Amino acid sequence: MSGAFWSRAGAHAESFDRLFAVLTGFSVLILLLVAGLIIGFSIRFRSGSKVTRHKVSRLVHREIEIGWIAATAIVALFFFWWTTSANLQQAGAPADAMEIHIEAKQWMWKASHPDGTRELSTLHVPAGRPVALYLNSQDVIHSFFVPAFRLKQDVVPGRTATMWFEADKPGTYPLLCAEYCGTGHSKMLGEIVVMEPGDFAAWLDSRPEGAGLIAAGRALFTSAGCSGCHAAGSAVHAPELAGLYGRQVPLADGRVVTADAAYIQDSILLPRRDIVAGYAPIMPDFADLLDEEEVAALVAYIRSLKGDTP
Ligand code: HEC
Ligand SMILES: [Cu+2]
Repeated sequence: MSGAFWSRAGAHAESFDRLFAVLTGFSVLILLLVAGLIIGFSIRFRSGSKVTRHKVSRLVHREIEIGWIAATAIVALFFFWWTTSANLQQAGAPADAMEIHIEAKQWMWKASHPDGTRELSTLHVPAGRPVALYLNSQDVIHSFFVPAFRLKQDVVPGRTATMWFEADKPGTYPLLCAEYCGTGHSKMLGEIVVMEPGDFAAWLDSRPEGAGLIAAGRALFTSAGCSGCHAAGSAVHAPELAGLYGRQVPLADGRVVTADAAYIQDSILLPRRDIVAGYAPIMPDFADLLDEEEVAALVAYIRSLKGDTP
């Protein structure tokens, strides 16, 4: 495995390292200040020394006290703002991001590319292009951890987790599972191979094309019976799914939710939980009928349906 754990790739890694260095430096400063005062006072006021002790309390003026409370509050708020905005930057993937689905299972990572290309425990991505990952687990909780990108995302069964990154330097970077997931946990290793866009396109061409997640989802949509209710001309009163992804959905109980990947997955597995306003709760529960991979295929297919093509 080439590429050291501490090697760095991507803009997020840079800002994370800067934040980490500043927080560490600041902690060391506070440590030195406190330790210095402890040592200084212990020497000055040691038993037997002839300093005047009754005046000590006057050392601390009101202004100084107000000053340090204000200063530390401002410093704390500054770090809060900095860490939060760094985290929020990670929250939503850019619209032009390349989408890759990851299935985690004991003890491997399975990746499927938009064109259906699949790979095991290795993920090839182009440099300089945002990549959005949609992660599912087939068994227990895993955690997708790429130290070089300074990114880690828990993958909980029954939920679709999302994360994104943009690698800037071609190279091979270790991929680890950072959640103890059974006896083979320490062997749940992989690699992220970042390639120049031209090399990546050539690599993709050289791979045998798989069935394709979206194509598999389209077939399932009919074979599992979804189209019976959701197809455009259906006699059943069910919502139109084209253009659903990313839309605000008003629910029967008054809440309004964003139709992200997790919402679509829940709509299939737990249809009773979020009922769309204006519809009867007649959708059957598919939790026992579909496995994780089939659900991932359906979610990918529904997400691919654009609003203008019903
Ligand atoms: C018996 C008819 C029926 C079948 C079969 C059915 N659905 Fe539904 N579905 C509905 C109805 C009615 C709603 C709206 C009420 C609700 O939210 O449960 C709905 C809601 C949804 C939603 C949320 C839509 C929105 O606008 O927020 C999704 C996603 C969905 N279904 C996907 C599927 C998939 C995938 C399948 C096949 C595995 C399927 N449905 C099978 C009737 C059905
Ligand atoms: Cu794991």
